[in-house]
Amino acid sequence: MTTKELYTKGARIWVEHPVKVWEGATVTSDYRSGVLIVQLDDNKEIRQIKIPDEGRMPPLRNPSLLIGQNDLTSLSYLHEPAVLHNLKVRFCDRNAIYTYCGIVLVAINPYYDLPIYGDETIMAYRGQSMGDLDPHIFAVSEEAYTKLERERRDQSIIVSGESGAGKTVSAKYAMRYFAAVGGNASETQVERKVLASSPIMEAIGNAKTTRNDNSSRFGKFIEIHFDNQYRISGASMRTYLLEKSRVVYQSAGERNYHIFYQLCAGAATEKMPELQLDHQDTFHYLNQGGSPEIDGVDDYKTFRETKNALSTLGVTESEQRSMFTVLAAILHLGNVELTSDPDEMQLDNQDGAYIRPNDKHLSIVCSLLGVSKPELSRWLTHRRIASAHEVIVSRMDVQRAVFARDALAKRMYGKLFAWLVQAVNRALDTGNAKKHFIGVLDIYGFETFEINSFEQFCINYANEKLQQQFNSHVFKLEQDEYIKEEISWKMIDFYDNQPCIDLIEDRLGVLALLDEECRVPQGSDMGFVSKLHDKCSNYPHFLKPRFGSAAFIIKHFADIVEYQCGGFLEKNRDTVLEEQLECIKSATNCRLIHSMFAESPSDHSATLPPPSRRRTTPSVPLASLTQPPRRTSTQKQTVGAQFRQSLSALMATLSATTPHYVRCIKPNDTKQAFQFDAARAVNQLRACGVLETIRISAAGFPSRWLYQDFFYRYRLLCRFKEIDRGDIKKTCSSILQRYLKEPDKYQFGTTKIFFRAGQVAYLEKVRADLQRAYCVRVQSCVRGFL
Ligand code: AOV
Ligand code: MG
Repeated sequence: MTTKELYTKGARIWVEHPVKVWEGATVTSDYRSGVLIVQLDDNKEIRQIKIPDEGRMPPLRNPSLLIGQNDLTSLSYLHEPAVLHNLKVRFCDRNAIYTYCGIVLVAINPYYDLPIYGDETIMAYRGQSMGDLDPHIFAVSEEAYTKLERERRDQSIIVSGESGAGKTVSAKYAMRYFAAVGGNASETQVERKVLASSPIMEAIGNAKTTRNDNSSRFGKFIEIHFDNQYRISGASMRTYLLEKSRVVYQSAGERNYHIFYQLCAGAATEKMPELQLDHQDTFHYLNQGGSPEIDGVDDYKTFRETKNALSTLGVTESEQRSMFTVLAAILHLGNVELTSDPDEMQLDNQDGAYIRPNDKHLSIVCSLLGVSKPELSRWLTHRRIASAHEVIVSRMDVQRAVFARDALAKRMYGKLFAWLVQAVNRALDTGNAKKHFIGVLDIYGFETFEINSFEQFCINYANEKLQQQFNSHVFKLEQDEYIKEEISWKMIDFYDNQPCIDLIEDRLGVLALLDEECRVPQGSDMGFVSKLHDKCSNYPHFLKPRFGSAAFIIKHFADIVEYQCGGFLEKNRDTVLEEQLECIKSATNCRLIHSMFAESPSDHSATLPPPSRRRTTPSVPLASLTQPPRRTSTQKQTVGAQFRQSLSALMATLSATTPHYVRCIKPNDTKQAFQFDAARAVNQLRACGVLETIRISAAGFPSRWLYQDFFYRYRLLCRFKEIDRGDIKKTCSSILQRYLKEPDKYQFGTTKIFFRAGQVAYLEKVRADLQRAYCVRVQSCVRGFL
């Protein structure tokens, strides 16, 4: 088919639109070189489109037969406007939030409670094949469960999407499905425990952000274990990179982790006077976002739910009390006032941070945990500097003292979080041998903000790795199908993002240079970024920003992202003053503290980097000064290195499973039910690899028809004498030889015919034309007869 044949009068195409992204239009006169005249569907405007290059004609629309398909890959024209239109029709006109795109389930957040998740729906999907019923998260879960049985191979469900797109909700429905179909109703009630882990993890790891009232601030991979009878026998969970900065700081409109607000509400209602908690607004660590409430959420009610879930998982009442003690201690620590006001302190030394002797919150922290007040007070205001020959203790300036205190609070929260994950894991480990598992990964999707920092860098790095695993899997599946059907095809190039991963992981890549800068004594964020500019400019995925030198740019698969280097070193080091840590670890009133800090493979205790300004004022020498300088643990693994390791372990786990992908799409930013913002959706389809899947499909043979099905649909295109019911394959071949002149456009497999993109749409057009002509003939015959 030539361009002239395709773009004739009446051809239906897509033209770009500033808001709708793509708009339907119809060609009004046959294409002549360089110009196409079209009429827009919407306002009937006639438009002239200049075509400088025939290789870039506007995309053609699919025949209406194919609109609203359950599976995007069954579209004949596989391109962005077709995908977008199909999703929109399903979502807006039919309230269908799920659509397949080959092996991917696309899930669009409806922001509306649909009655499609009840037990009766679970039972309806049980035992069905994926194509038999409407696309659904339960269908994907069922597919994973049956494959586990059939193939005896571990499975995984990988959920991704941007903040608020519905990942956590999808992951919970998948888990609920497994609990329902694999529950063993035994004494251990492990499926109940698996479900109870969600409210606990959400209490300690989720928070209100501007994008999502219940945003997960960590990634998690839950393995649900099955025994020989494919009944749930236990479970385990791994978590990734909790956002600790939220513990001490929240942006406008955001909150700290839910558990703090739950605890304040709980303490007000239940008898917990020892925690000395007041209204949440009185705590610096809770009130910075100025948004203490969440619509429709009762913090006291959720506090009760969290407590019940903890009890279900066997966290005892006394352990829960200890948890609350640590949380309260963190809140009070945040209210300890570090001041430099010498008048108030009646001191002449103006340099440095002081705590008033009667600071109420410091006393509460010390009595809650059972630590020495003079010690804690000293180490919140002083630091120890060890040189080769001596140890000097000096008073910190206020900024540095606040920074150190916050680092301590973050560390305590991080340790509590890790302890709880361990507690959950202990409860989910029933001691039964795991034979098989289905893993559910609920991980942060690709992110790009106005200002991108270390967190976005790690998140996008994780997505880059997941995308690579996804691409190679999709590509391999395509190939396997071609091999099974014995069709010959040339390997197509698919987008491999290894070069971008190399930029991050190489011996002189971003992570290595960051670690190196963290190790040098005078290392700085600026030093790091200038090293990057020096050493990484040869990488095709690295760019220097045009303005300013405090940033670097990475060309990710989903977008080009500029990262600001500020804070990279500190976040990668994640250090706490060792003296503060020792002080907290000496707690006599709280056994949990000892468990939390017991074995600490990921401890990053170290001295803070030397101050950049102000002279240090040696203060009273302490007894410990006579001891040799204590070894610091700066050499411990950095956050980046740990993250890299845990990601590579995750990739190894995932690649030993059969993966199933769920891509969640956030359709609007105002949380309105069934509102579809095309521009937002397209960006996400790009970022989550759906369009890339389409590209891989489109590069091969995206449409497949069984011989029989093809014959029934297109026998109209066949002369009567060519029909050979004994040899349908031959009959199909006669049709195709007549209409598809280029032999490369299709291939005969053992059971199916494989078509290149656009061929089925063309055959549909021919079929419709023939049908029309036939009708006209019949009508004129009838008229003649009359
Ligand atoms: P996320 O996990 O993808 O964001 P959530 O799963 O928390 O997003 O979903 C955000 C909100 O969207 C939920 O609280 C629900 O109100 C709504 N929602 C999502 N899926 C559905 C659904 N299937 N039906 C009805 N409402 C839904 V983040 O954790 O922020 O990246 O870090
Ligand atoms: Mg989430």
